[in-house]
Amino acid sequence: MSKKIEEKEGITRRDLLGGTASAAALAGVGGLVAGGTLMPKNAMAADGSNHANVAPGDLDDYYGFWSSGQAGELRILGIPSMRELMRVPVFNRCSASGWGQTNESLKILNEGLLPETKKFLENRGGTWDNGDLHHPHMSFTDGTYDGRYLFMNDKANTRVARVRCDVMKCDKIIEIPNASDIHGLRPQKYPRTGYVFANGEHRVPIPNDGSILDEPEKYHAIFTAIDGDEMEVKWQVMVDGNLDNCDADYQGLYAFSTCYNSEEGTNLAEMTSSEQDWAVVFDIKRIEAAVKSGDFKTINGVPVIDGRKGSKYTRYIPVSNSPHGCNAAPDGRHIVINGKLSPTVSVIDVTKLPDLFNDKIKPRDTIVAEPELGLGPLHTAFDNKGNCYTTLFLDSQAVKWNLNKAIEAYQGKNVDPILDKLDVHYQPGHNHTSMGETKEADGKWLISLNKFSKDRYLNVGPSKPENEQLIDITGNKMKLVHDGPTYAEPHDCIIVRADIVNPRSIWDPKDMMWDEARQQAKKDGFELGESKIVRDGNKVRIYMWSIAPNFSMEKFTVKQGDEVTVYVSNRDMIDDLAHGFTIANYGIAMEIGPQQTSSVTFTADRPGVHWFYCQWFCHALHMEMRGRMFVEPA
Ligand code: RUQ
Ligand code: CUA
Repeated sequence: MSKKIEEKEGITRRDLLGGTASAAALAGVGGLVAGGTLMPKNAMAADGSNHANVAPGDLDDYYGFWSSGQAGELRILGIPSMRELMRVPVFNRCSASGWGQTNESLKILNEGLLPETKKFLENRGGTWDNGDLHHPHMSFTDGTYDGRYLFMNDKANTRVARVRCDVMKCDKIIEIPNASDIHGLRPQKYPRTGYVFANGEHRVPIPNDGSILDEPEKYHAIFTAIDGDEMEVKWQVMVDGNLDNCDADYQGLYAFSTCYNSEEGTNLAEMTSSEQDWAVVFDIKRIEAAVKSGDFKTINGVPVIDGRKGSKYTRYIPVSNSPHGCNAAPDGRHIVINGKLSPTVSVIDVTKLPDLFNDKIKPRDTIVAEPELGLGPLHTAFDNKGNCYTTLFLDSQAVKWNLNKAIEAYQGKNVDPILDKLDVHYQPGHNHTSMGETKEADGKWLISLNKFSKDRYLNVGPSKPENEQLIDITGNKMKLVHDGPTYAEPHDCIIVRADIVNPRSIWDPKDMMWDEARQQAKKDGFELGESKIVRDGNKVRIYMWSIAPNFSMEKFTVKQGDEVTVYVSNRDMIDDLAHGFTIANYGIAMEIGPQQTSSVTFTADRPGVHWFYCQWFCHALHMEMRGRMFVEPA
């Protein structure tokens, strides 16, 4: 509804702040909409190669969705410019937006936690404020991105989160029971997401209540399938070894995980002692049938299927020591398992899996190529011409190789699958190609996410940024075109064509994100968005609105010890016109986007005069957008 109003009124913040840029901006937007699918205009250099130069005011061809590792947030970049466009708080505490403090964010952060975790957090501030976000991936329909959601893991506190792509805010977080430390995460590609698959990396006792301690043989690793629409765990599979990265096929039949530490050791020497680990294949149809027929144990409310060796629900394909990345090729047929401690990658042909599950062939018979690429292969990305791009951590290189040639070489033909190698700076972990994990891989761009920048930038002290490099892959040779420093840590990313992602410019005032505020206002006898003070015992509810440069209340009075909730509804309808609400010396700050309502609850235990002010620059009189909270001494 509000989007309509915005269209009708035709007013943008660029118009409001005055002029010169607006004509160019509208032309840019028009180009996007009229074309239906976006013309990659930045990829039209005269010599036919890509270039990364996006002029001021021009828009990028792709969205990059970036993890931030131990910083716990999701980041949005424009590709190919590599400009950072936005940070979306997810597992972290955000001072700017109030994520981790507003009632709306606390509900999302806390409602999906397990009861024992809620109890554990009672005396620790009530919520997690750290996370380790490795793998952001978009929801799929029919093998390609559909622009609905982004899903991501938290390795630190065993959670999976979802971000709504219409507003680019997190709307669901769940803690995964029975597992420990969610690492690999991938959405189902076909027919749609569907399931989100999540690997519990570390093996732990189930239940992990102290009854088993130093008996690692009694620990387990758990693979989880989450319903991405409901954000509920549907089923889990107990496996041998531990779980690292995962992916799904393009048929909706199988999921795959890499396993290092098949030895089930607890220290480095034990974990790397054997020559071979494996990739586990999960037969989704058989597992679903088992859930229906009851062939599982319910643990913490979840059906857990026994998928350890010998089970009919899984197969273990031996690959060389400590495989890491797990990547489905856009040909819909091949899965690349990256060797890490072995210089090889192993390629699984999914058409052989029915025979494997029916015991007609041996696990190794599903391997159709195993090229030796260099030292430390971690992750592989793909173009639209049958080529693969693998990061070599130890060699500090990207290697381009051809899948068909690798298959021919494995069959004994005298061909070299390696087409090109490019130095990157330094020690790459993940890489990613434009649309490369979908059937619409387009072979334009490759990103190498390097763990070390060393000498590439001005020295900023012992803590240095990591380095992400943009590589043009349209030609025969890879061409490095851009270095970009980044703070902890460019763990993983995806590159999504811009026409697939269509966020709103202002919130729908009826959004469910603040439904509790709406229901509370109704109970208090009015509509959310009005300006009222409600006292209810020692609870005080302050409802106010904001229109630049005013709050609807210039002052309000509460008593020392009152539990105060402040609801601010931003009634501005202009895009980009966010307000903030900060109470000085009370540790309170939140963002209120256009047409959004945000609320915060605190105890007014500090008497005196406390200014509240707007901390998001909104107007020439932004500094004057403020008021006073009086706290009467008890
Ligand atoms: S894993 S560097 Cu956490 Cu994504 Cu491979
Ligand atoms: Cu409202 Cu600044």
